[in-house]
Amino acid sequence: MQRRKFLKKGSLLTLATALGTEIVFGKNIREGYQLLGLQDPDPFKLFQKDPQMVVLNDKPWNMEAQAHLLDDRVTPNRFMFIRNNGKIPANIDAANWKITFDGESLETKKTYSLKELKSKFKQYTYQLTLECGGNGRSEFNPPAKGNQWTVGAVSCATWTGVRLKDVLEDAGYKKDAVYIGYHAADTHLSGDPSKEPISRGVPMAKALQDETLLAFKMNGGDIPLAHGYPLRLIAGGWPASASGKWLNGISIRNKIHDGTKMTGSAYRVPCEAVAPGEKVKDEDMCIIESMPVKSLITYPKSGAVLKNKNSLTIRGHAWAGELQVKTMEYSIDFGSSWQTCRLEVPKNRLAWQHFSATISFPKKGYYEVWARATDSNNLKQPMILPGWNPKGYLNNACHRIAVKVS
Ligand SMILES: Nc1nc2c(c(=O)[nH]1)N[C@H]1C(S)=C(S)[C@@H](COP(=O)(O)O)O[C@H]1N2
Ligand SMILES: [Mo]
Repeated sequence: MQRRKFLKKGSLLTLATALGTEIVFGKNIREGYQLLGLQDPDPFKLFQKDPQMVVLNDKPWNMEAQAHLLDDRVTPNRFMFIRNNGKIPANIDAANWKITFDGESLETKKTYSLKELKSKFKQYTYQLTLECGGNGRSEFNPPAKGNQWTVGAVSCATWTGVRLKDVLEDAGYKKDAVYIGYHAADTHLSGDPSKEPISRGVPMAKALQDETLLAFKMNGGDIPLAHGYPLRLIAGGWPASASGKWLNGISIRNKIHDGTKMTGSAYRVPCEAVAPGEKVKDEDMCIIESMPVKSLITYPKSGAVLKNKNSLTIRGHAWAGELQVKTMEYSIDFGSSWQTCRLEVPKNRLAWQHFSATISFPKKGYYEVWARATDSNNLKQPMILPGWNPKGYLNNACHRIAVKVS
């Protein structure tokens, strides 16, 4: 009979950190045991989120921000949306974390410890926009199944790690490589260990970009548990589903990666526009790559009331996937005329850009402020819901807020 193993020191330390105190009889805990204190039903406490965050689902945990919560230039953990497809891994042993590279386009499998990644490769820090492909889904009609995100499934934190390209080169991939696919430690909701909750990836060209990271830090500290501790793939500007959390494997593929949620209709949109409600065959659906141009007014909160003044400085962020945002405009007359906002350059490629504008309202009354970004290819955000698609992806319609001048 095989004796059950006790928890490793590294896992114990991680659990103690998550609990905020020492586990006094920790040496008696067996591997796989789930501590009651970490099954906190209060997700705000558990994930250290602001109470104004909105829970969309608890199995798995999905939580979004509201526009006004995203006002920071660099998104702090407490305002960062959570999108999980499975169960967050239990008992993470960061001290012994490993990542294995395999796949058809690799001569021999290669494993690196997290320690090795940190010591062997140069480290880089970038601020990177991560937006869920389904952000804005709640507006689709006919409705699309899935988390009913409004506007808050986007973040732009600072990520530190090593370049995936440096590690890929070290691992020595073959010339026929076309795609990478990630593997992770989270578990399928069914409990079936042979099923991966999600295993997506990106073409080699994206994998080899300078900003594509194997990240082990977020905003200067450990990556929070819900966001992929202790190692995460980050591919900014693409649907955030390409950025695998709790990363423990990369397959270098000689074909488009065919992991969970890469095939069928997942994270795909009709290659050609379709009428709302139309059925689309899987083979007519194309993989989402760069995310479309979009913006968010983060100050003031919609419903603001100006008392004894008629001037207001609005601010927010705009982003455009792989592209840059070229101009940012606002309208207070329901889109009949547009004024230019001040727009900053991004901190680095694939980071969102801050905008602001000081608006003078002509008289007392009700207004809406509409914001519209234009990308470097001159594509503008649509005023209303863009191309309907069966799974409700890529809603980049203009953000609007209500303002009363009294
Ligand atoms: N291992 C793993 N990685 C994952 C997911 C997941 O469920 N498991 N969800 C993906 C999806 S769909 C999104 S939108 C982002 C969400 O990242 P966040 O929770 O850090 O905001 O993580 C992606 N990476
Ligand atoms: Mo997502």
